[in-house]
Amino acid sequence: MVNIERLWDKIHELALIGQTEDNGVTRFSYTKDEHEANELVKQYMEQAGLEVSYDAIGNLIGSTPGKEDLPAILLGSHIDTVPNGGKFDGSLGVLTAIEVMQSLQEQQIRLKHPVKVIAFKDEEGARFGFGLLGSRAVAGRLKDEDLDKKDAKGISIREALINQGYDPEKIETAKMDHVKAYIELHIEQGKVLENQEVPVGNVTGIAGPLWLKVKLEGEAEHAGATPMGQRKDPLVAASLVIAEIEKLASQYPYAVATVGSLSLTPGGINVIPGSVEFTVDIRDISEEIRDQLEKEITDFSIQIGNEREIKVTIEELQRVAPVLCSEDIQSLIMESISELNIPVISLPSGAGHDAMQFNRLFPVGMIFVRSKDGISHNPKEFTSKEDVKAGAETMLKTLIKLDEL
Ligand code: HGY
Ligand code: MN
Ligand code: MN
Repeated sequence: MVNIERLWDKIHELALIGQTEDNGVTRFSYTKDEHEANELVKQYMEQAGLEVSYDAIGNLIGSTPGKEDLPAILLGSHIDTVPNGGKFDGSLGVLTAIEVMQSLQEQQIRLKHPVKVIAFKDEEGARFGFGLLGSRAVAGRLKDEDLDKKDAKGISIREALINQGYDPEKIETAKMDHVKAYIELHIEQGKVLENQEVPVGNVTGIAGPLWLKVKLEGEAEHAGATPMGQRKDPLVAASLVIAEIEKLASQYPYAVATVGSLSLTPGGINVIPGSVEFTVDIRDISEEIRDQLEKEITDFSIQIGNEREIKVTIEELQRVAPVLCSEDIQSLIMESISELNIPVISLPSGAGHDAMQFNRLFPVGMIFVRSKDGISHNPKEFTSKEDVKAGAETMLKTLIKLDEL
């Protein structure tokens, strides 16, 4: 059994760090707020009897030895957020893993396998436009040139690391070998569990995000003196592309494509924009369909640029392969859910998660917990105490079963 009151209090205590005026949370990586959040989670891990340290990229890791010298079981998620995000995205997974370990300690249950609980650095990529930083490092997939990605103020990941006392030369030491499996609990961020009226579900696979930055350069000119037929207006061109993106994505059953951020210069009320930049987030469980949609979007962008004498450049920010969850771990999760007398629902994840980085390295499994109205990446993100409890009990059962596997 887990202590749901303790877990519920921690969710709300952590959410106070980086709290926004409409009761959301903004916690970008390598900032004061995120460091403060990590230090609070470090205390939680210590209270759960874990030995806690930061690795070379700033992942916070709480470890406990196993009864035998076996590969470790990893549990975790992230505590960084999107701008003005919710209280549960990522944090619920980290805090639930800590609660499970604290409950095992209190019940004097020692597992055969060592367990590491990890709060992964910069899963969202909200600050640098390049996510899954901590899990890439643990997977040994973070390249030195990745650290050159910059935030809106021109600060690179490398500089942010150094400013917080880390040594970028050492990021390879974050790689973890000798791992048995990884299990992540996360809010669903969609409506499937709510529509099926169940609190938890088993995840079958994770859609892989592809992020592009599209830049359109025209000519900044006088809004009053420039006839309509003589303009090179990149904002009008961008609006045609953005409308087409929606049309192209809608032709596939599961694909999604989102323009989440857009900026233009110079931004004067009486000035035809000179340049426009926007991002596109393209996803599908099928890598082939996702990449086909990418091609259609880039071809259309270039065609519009040619027709309107607008220079179009497209930069890839990140490309993560979709991942299938381990059949064995899925079975353990489904068994655990049915032991709680909850109907077993399996579903794919449209959202990306740290688990994706461990694809082809060791088996991964994910437990989803219901999101009220399917809302996430929004201060209104909510999961009930009962559902949090069901998720934690599912994780506890799954971990004990995995330890026996
Ligand atoms: O973008 C995502 O899917 C996740 O929230 N980082
Ligand atoms: Mn998220
Ligand atoms: Mn998340």
